[in-house]
Amino acid sequence: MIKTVHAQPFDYPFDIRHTALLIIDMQRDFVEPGGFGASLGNDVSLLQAIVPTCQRVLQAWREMGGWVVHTREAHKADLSDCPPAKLNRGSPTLRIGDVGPMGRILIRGEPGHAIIPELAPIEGELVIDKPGKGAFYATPLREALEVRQITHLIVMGVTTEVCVQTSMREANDRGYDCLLVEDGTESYFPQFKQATLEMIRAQGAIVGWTAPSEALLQALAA
Ligand code: C5J
Repeated sequence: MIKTVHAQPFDYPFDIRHTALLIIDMQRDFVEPGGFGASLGNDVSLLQAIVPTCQRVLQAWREMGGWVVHTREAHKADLSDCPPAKLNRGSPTLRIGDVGPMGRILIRGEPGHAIIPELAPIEGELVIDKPGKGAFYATPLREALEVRQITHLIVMGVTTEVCVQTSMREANDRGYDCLLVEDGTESYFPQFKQATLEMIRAQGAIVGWTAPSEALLQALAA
């Protein structure tokens, strides 16, 4: 059945059977103190504010029988998938692979790698581990979407201008129609979030659509 979200820059119709809810990197390393985000000097409380909204959308999506894909950004324990350019950049308090309060920073299997409990995946949902910012780079995501005949992605998660926007651009180039939930995404830099929302929907949805969670929930309930 086709549902329509009143979105910007124009309505976004989707068929839930061919749409995945894609939740980007809602993991402890970005959202909780002591992780990768905090090691870069960021205020993680900004990101925590969207958790209740993400929970509401996730619950409604699951109740409709919709499929969910979660991503996590992290590296192998031996860092063989972490290019030196990423490892050595900047002057963080802790580098990728260093031991912090939630285990080794941005390493698969460490406590900081886990998706926050409020949004924890359940049986049947896909979890994609990605070494980069984009959800398609060096991951099996494309194949998994093709097997399920997914054509549309409804996106939430963090951070808006980094992993969320990169993933949406990758998806857009691969032919997916993407909608970003405006209050289901956040940045450590509020002005970057705002700019990203505008960039995505500019020029006739050049990257995709944006809409508040309420508009999506109304569409699901209609
Ligand atoms: C960042 C992400 N910001 N998940 N990762 O490094 O956006």
